[in-house]
Amino acid sequence: MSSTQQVSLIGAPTDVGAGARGASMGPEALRVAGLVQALRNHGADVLDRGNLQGPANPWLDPVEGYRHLEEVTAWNQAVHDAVYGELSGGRMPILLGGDHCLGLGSISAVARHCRDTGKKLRVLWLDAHADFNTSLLTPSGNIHGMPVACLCGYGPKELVEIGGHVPAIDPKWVRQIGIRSVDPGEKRFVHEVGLEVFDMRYIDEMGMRHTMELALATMDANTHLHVSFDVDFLDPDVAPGVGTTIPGGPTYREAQLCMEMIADTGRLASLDVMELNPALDVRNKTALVAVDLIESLFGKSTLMRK
Ligand code: Z70
Ligand code: MN
Ligand code: MN
Ligand code: MN
Repeated sequence: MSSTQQVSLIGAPTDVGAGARGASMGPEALRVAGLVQALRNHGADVLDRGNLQGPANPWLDPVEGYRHLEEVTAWNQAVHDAVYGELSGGRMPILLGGDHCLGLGSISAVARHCRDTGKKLRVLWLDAHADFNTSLLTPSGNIHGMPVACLCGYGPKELVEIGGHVPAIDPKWVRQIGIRSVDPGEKRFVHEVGLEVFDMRYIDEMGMRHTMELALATMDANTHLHVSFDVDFLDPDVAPGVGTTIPGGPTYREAQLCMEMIADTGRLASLDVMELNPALDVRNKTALVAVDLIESLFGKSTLMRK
């Protein structure tokens, strides 16, 4: 645990899964906000692998409940291969999105690595949205609203098979935090599969500390912890630079505590930073907040702690 963290940044500059353009500029905005230096300040050995490549966004209407399925598949395949490669080499991948449809490629690779190495997987999904739609439930056809369902085996063959094992994950491995915008059919389906959701009402009533204690409980030395951080998790006052701002999210302080409690486990082994949309941001403020929170994930804390 005290050995140097070997981190690889992987940029995935696309918005093919989103309903607004601009998340394709996320990776560069995070770099401009100082992500590499921030990680180095916390002792990580950082390699920036640059950006993946994939098809352009054709900006077409959905077909049979999916917008851009072919392009989403190509990008997720590239993300899967890159993330899997870094994990196989003993490094911690940080995926810089890009829209959240790419959580599918990232987490299917993480799940594959856990199968290879006999690890248990815990996924923390920090998001305003449950991202648990299917083609029949979705109001939009945007695949960034579907990655958790696809990971659990509910989705088109080309997406659910990307990690080579169907389903890639069991819903029991997932904890969702910060949820406050779920579509009606999606909500029924979340309940049907028994996803563990700590929504904003829960956080308001019980507090972030208790929420995170539960979300991080029952991990052990053999657990690989993956954090999929959709920046729209944060309250729009703190983080306006996202495609869909949903009011009533965690404050800066609540988000810091969330990240610090994850850091304290010492189990973080892979990370996605998704949905940052510089076209909608204000002087890169949201990217700077994201970098600040990532520093906390890597152990930045107050003077009172070591
Ligand atoms: C809605 C849908 C969504 C952002 C995910 C929204 C999905 N549930 N939006 N992330 N920014 O269209 O499926
Ligand atoms: Mn490993
Ligand atoms: Mn999301
Ligand atoms: Mn979201």
